[in-house]
Amino acid sequence: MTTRFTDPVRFTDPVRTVIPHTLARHLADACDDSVEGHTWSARNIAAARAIWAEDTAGAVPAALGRHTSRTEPDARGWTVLALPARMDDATLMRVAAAALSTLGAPFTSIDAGTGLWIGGETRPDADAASFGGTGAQGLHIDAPNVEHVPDYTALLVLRPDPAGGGASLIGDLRAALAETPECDRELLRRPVYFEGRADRLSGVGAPRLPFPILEHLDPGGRERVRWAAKAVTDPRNSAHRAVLKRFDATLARHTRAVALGRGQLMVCDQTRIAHGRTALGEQSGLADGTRRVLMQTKVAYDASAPAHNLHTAAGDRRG
Ligand SMILES: O=C(O)CCC(=O)C(=O)O
Ligand SMILES: [Fe+2]
Repeated sequence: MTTRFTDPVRFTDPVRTVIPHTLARHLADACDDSVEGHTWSARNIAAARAIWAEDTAGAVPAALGRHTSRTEPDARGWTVLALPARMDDATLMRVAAAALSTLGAPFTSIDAGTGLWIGGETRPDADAASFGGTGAQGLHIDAPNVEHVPDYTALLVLRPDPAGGGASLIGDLRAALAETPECDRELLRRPVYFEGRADRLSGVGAPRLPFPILEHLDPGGRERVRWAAKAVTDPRNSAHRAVLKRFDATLARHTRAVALGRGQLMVCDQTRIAHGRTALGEQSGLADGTRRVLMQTKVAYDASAPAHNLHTAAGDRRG
């Protein structure tokens, strides 16, 4: 991990699309926590979508459609939903899954035996830059090193860092790519890069190590950036460090931070947006049961899902 994100970062305060309490209750009551394999059950997805279809205001599918749908070429690729903070943790996770099913099928790529969601309370003894660690986490997409990169990743805050850190970073991969010269793109397209390991993952196909950082998603069309800041310092990439550092510096110019509160769900389209976090605040003196709690799941794009089939975007148009 580089130290850049311990420097001041540019904060942004996006419009958060609110899921009202009555609607959230309705969604939570219609769904349960059952998964089939690694995917939220088909019954849950259908039950949630039936409720979204009745939701006359339609602000949530509209916000997801406008900001993160693949059918909106200018969509910024990420959004934040605000769920009712007074609901309990299990209910929040269920409502969040119901919201994500407007984009596709929620699934877990890391089978921790905990159902759809992985995560929990920050562990002071974990590797600082890891999931659940206390340090900054460089910009990355989740599972950059597999055949089928998850389409969307979603982070749900159940308890923000009481010490005031742990903001979410958002890096605009397309904006960075637009400033990357063709000679660097050519280097990034070579399938020679390593990052992490890809063991025991589900729903994402075979490991892809090494992999190309930049690849075409459709012939001659959109490109994906399989980005992970840890690749810059990975010794396996020492022959390619210069181009990785250049892209890292470009992406830093297109990075902002968002402070998420309890019940807030950040959704990122992994073909456009990398995410990360700022370091947590001073943790000494914080008792177990009081530290930051973050949960994570993924979504597989489904063209028939409600957010991709809105002809007129209803609801809040400010975001
Ligand atoms: O802690 C966070 O805010 C992000 C964690 C994350 O993105 C990850 O571990 O992949
Ligand atoms: Fe991540």
